[in-house]
Amino acid sequence: MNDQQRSLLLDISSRFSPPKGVKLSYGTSGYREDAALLESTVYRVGILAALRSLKTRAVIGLMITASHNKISDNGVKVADPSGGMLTQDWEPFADSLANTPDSHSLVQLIDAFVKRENIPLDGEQDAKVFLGRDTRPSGFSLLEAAKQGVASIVSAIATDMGVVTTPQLHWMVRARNKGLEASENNYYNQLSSSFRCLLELTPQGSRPSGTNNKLIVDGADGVGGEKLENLKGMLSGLHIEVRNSGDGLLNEGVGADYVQKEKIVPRGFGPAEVGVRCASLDGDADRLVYFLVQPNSNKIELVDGDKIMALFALFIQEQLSILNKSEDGTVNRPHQTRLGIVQTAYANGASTDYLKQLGLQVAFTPTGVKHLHEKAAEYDIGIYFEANGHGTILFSETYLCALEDTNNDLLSSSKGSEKQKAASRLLSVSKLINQAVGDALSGLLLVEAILQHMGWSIHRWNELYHDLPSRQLKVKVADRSAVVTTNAETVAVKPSGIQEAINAEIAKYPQGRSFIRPSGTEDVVRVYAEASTQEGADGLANSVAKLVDNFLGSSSS
Ligand code: G16
Repeated sequence: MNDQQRSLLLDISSRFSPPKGVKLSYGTSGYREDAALLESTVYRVGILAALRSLKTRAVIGLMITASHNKISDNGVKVADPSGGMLTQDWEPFADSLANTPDSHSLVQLIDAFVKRENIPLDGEQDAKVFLGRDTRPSGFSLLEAAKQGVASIVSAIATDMGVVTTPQLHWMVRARNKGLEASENNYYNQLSSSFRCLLELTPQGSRPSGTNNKLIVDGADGVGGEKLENLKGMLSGLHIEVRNSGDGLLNEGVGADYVQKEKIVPRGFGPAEVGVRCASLDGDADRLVYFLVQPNSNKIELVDGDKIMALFALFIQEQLSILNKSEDGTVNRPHQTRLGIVQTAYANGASTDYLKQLGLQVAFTPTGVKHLHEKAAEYDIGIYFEANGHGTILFSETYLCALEDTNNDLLSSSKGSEKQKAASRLLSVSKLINQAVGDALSGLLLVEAILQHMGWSIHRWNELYHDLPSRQLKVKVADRSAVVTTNAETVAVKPSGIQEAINAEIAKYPQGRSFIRPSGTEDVVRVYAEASTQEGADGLANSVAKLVDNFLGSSSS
């Protein structure tokens, strides 16, 4: 680092002091905190994003959002050149950067890291960072901090993409790095045109149509509702009504996290929606769940991320089996294509059994799309979903090239054949689904296209398998980092003795299963339990929550 670079960094960073007594760590989804504590962190993540851009010689994304958290929180995360999450190799540097106490130690830290990583700071190339934010009021001042962070690195350029969904920003980063136009319009065009292609390929008359084309969407009073309003005008064959698109309080009694965890009707929905297909987005529109309002009750029937995954898996498997059918039409070889499924410990046991019955390979990772995405990228086609509705489908570049070639061959030899249509459908899915990260808007259009393809109602879809009753709780403790887990979060290795105590509780319940993990986005320990009855799942979750409390002690706050 030369003198000019050093004095620029010292000068700007001296205006952003980290909050005293707060230790930040780059969690499941970047940094999340009370927004008032985040200015210096966002500033420093701006620096990190610029350095990452220089290192990779590509555009990097910086998104200011706290997704499903309450409105007073905010957060920041980084998108790598592929549009996926920041490489985990850089997370320790992110943590040191966020927690270093003053400007002098900050400069030393950056200097050492730049040397170690061979980051070209000679000014010959520009760093390029796309900035995005959700609708939180604190986003505007945090955006300024991010701009200052980028500006602290000589020859770094920040481009403000405005208020966008998290997946839109990830998509734009990926698009730009592939040499495509990284605009919101291009995003809408790609989604709407691939959706249209899929609808055009819907089998005619061969299947009973139980699909009603009306869908009501809860926008969580976040950015997703507004964006869906823009997108829906470009769609035909689907009637979408958006509720909670920004007039009410963000994530308060609305949104995918609330609907999935509480299983209660979100604000703005009621008896008039009984029997209607409904969906819910989260605050930054990277999660999607479907639901049905129950008659005479405030309860919903949840159709969660696991069921979305089951629908996607079934559809992809069907297309592969058509495409890979041998010439004499007798032998199905669907396993010519490596199709893999990735879940977390939150996946309902019934969903895993169902996927295995389909003959699919199911792998497990810890919570957080950064883990699932990495695993899914090992397959030709990898489908990953968290039960909370965060997930997508990845197609490897090699597989996509082969698929394009196959489709071109079929177009010249047997255009309109079943095989050619199957190839076209898979190509359309690869364009519709956001391959950078889970995206509620693209996921929603794929669900809708598949329901029309199958001729299914939401009821028929929901009947694919029956969830085991489950319950999720959160426990506020003095220090959540005291919980350390292993084995894709299914075993707690710390505090010592807690896993044995949990096992003893599990043994009391038929089909009992339970685990604990520290949240990466809220200051709580999460408890998950499932059992053969709802009473059992509730009882197990409550006893495990008590154990957490006994072993870790309640927080005073
Ligand atoms: C983020 C991640 C998700 C993850 C969730 C877990 O969601 O993107 O992959 O499932 O955190 O949160 P926790 O660690 O608190 O259980 P989001 O939608 O809040 O960005």
